[in-house]
Amino acid sequence: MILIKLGGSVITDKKEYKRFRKDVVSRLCREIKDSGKEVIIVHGAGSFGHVIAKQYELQKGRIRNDQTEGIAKVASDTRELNNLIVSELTNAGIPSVAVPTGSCFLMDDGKLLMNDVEILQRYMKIGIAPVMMGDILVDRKKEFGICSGDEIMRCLASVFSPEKIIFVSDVDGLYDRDPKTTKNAKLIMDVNEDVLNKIPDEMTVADVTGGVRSKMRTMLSMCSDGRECILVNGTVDGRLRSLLLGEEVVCTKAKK
Ligand code: IP8
Repeated sequence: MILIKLGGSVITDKKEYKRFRKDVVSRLCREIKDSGKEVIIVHGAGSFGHVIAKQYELQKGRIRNDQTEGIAKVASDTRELNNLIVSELTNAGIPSVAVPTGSCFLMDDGKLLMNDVEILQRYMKIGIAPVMMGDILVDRKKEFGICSGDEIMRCLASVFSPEKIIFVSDVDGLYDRDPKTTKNAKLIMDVNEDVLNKIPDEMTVADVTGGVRSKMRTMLSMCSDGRECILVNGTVDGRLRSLLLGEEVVCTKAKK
């Protein structure tokens, strides 16, 4: 089984509230289908989650009264995105079902706790790809919190031991400097702790859950037993398909 995260930057236009990138998502779903691999899909929230979450500071847990309406808005918007993704997967010929993140996880003081993954296992047994997403969750101490899709990936990787873990984004991989603002930024093909520590601090992001560097940290924590954890650009036609088929592509591989 291959664990795939479709990042918010590739499935939505992050600059515009609730702008779904239908063409890109539908192509990526076809590429997954073409590979013939068994997958679990996790997706990010992009502009369906981060804009409102930031506005109401939901990542901080309960700090003011009007946050309750923010929770409802984010929950509704992310479910809308979730439905769009499941539709595209189904249209591509991948039978899939949305599994609400809150049915398997809850939070405790910002830490993600895995409740029960039996639902996921049972769907996979009958040939259905479960689809989860970064979401707003209840938190035992902070009342609520934002759970990133990356954290879900980390938890699922520890339970399911996937053969490969893939993060699909809108960049070719990790750069030594921000490629969006620096001309001569160099792509780093292989990343370990030492390499990561030399990269300048968090690059500018509009996310409440961090950017490429924190993603790489999560990725590194997931590559035990020689497992590959890869960041790949999903805006380039065919790259995800090639990667799934085991071909060499432009990407960044996290290695312990
Ligand atoms: O896009 C964040 O998930 P991510 C979830 O995977 C929300 O970081 C609701 C902002």
